[in-house]
Amino acid sequence: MSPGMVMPEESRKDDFDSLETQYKKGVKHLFDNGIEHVPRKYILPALERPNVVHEKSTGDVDNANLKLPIIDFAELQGPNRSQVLNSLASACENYGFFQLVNHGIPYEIINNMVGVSKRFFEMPYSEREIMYSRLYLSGQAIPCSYNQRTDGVFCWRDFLKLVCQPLPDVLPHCPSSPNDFRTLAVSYAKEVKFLFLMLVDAILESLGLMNKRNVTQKDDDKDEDEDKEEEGEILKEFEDGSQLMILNCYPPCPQPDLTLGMPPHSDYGFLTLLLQDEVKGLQIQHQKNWVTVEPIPGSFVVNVGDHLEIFSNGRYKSVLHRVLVNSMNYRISVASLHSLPFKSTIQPCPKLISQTNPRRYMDTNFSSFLEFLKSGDSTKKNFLESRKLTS
Ligand SMILES: O=C(O)CCC(=O)C(=O)O
Repeated sequence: MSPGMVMPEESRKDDFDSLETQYKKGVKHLFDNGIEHVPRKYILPALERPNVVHEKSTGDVDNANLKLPIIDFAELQGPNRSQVLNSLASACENYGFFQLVNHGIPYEIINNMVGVSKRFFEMPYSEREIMYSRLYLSGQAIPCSYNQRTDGVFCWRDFLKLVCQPLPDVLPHCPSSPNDFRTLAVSYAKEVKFLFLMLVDAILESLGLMNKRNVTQKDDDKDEDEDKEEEGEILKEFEDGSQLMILNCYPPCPQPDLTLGMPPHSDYGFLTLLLQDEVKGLQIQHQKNWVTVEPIPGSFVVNVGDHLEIFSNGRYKSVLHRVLVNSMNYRISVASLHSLPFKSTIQPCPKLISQTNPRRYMDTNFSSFLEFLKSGDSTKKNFLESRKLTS
């Protein structure tokens, strides 16, 4: 259209409506329809694109494949527990991320979860839409982008968010197609929840909060009993805690340098356990560089969320991460986000506050997070920043 030509109001509106309808169908739909250029709605401002090296970076980001600390879950249960706990503490302090291997969840369950997620996104949009609208009505799903209504730029990602707690209430809303979706997703959700609880136990111990397993002095018995009671209470709260599963599908993108699968963000909860297929894409910010996490088949990438940073009074770090897309391959990931129940207050653990280490965060809860989402920019670590005490 020449600059002098003005589009009639009606057809501009039709154009806008048809674009909105397309975008609502997500990026897989765009890719399936042979899109050759990334639509403007998905193009990031130049400085936010994936290959930009910021002045603050300490090195070349291009091929930096980070070897995340590896935590062997089986070792954590054995005689070397205290050494593994030290490695766990160091990973949570210095990286905010680690890879968990030998976690005990059968390979079949993991493989089935990735497989059924792939099959879900392979269904034509018309079929997925039915599932989305059912879940949407029950408050359990948002189909694509980060937050379609408020985001200036959309992400090259389709996703399905499933609220998993309490499972019996949630089950009826879980997608019924593919027809094995419910069975596979539920058995995966249960396994991951159990693993999360075992990890919380280890994390609390690594923070010096759990039972002193080797204490022998009698005088310590009373303290030990009190500690155990307190630990039991914390763990019980986590047992009843929140669990969200987010199934992500990143289709190939014709111009991957212009967009992102997910923008830089930290996770809201206590811990996230991420399952990814063999396609690279996840990057974490480490020492001011963006570095790619090498997938280890069958393992979990575990990261500290905002709640754990608050709970640990800043000792463990919730770290920014983002997702790159590529022009060749689909990528599937399944993130399981865990925390205390939605109604609980999150605060620095009183035992981790002292005169030399004063409280660094104010109390928070899920509704203040939702309020923040409505009013503010939920990317980066903005929510966590808003909870920091300045003095
Ligand atoms: O897909 C990934 O690798 C990361 C997903 C993620 O960060 C999320 O779902 O919050």
